[in-house]
Amino acid sequence: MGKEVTFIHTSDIHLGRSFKYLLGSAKDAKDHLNYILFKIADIAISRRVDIIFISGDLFDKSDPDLNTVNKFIEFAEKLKETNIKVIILPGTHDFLSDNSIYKKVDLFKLIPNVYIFRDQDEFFFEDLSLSVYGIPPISNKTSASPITPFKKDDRALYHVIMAHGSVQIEGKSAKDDTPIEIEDIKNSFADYIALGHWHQIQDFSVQNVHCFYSGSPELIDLDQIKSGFIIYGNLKNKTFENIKVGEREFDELIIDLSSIESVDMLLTKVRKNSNANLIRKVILTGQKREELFGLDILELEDVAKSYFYFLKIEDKTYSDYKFDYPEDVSLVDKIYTENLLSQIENCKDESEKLIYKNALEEGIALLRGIRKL
Ligand SMILES: [Mn+2]
Repeated sequence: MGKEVTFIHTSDIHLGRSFKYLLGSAKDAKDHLNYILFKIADIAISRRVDIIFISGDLFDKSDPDLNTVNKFIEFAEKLKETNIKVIILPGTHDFLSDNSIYKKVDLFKLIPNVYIFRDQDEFFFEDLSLSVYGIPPISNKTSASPITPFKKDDRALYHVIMAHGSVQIEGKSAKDDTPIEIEDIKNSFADYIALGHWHQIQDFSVQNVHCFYSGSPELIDLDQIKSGFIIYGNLKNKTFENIKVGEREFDELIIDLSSIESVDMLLTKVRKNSNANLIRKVILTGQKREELFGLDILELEDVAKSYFYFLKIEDKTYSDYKFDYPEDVSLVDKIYTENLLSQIENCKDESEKLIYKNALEEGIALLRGIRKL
């Protein structure tokens, strides 16, 4: 008994995000999210799903730019042709503010297959025997539960709750960050709870209540892991599958410079396992050998960055230097070095130290004729 109802659950797409931290790749990253959106549409169409749940932060802000809005409308129109419903819960980034895109009712008239939680907390779809429940956030902070206030609609066979909030884990979640208690998940009448807010895919199912964060379908912030998925579900069979749609990855590499003998060797390490979809953060540590004095981090970044989607190199090399002078050390070298060393000692913080340390190395590199990058 009961018709098969299939869905895709996604959240936190953050369309329109500016990606300022990606500098030169920012525009590309923003466009890439639109591409991911259409990738989701293609999967929905090829799998003939009935409905797509978007559990908050579809947009990066409440009033996204026109181009971003148009992309979404194009997406919804494509799904309209194949009779797929899209249901949106506003999130914390795109909450229901006065200037919210979701309040521009005329804009959504062309796409009647799109349903938005704005002035009601339930949608009943008779054709699917499905009720979907949700409370749209009107600010980005609340202490009220987003999954408990509903009354089960007996007309429907299937019940899905959409919520944008944080499952309460001791020491991890804030109590005013739209709290979702494990106990409330367990006691829910829902067959499926489609969560948003956290950017990694995560399973919080308890007993018969299936409850997942889909996470962002593509990487949004630098240090994200387990992003890049959507969930495909079947409410009749109670089967749920992760589908990878994201293409970007992030990793962090720590390179100890005390064993690096040349710029070429360093470059080889920096580039190890590089690929065009990888966002890599490299942290340089340890005491630099003399061969690398005068090393220009920005220049190194510039040389290596074409092998990555984005590359950031941070200099955290040890600042408390012991210098060996060459046997034939010149008086200028000695005066310069000792002067800078005492300046370093008087620096008030690590970042100031780094500046003087680089000046010291740069100077020594010039004085001793050590080749620069
Ligand atoms: Mn988000």
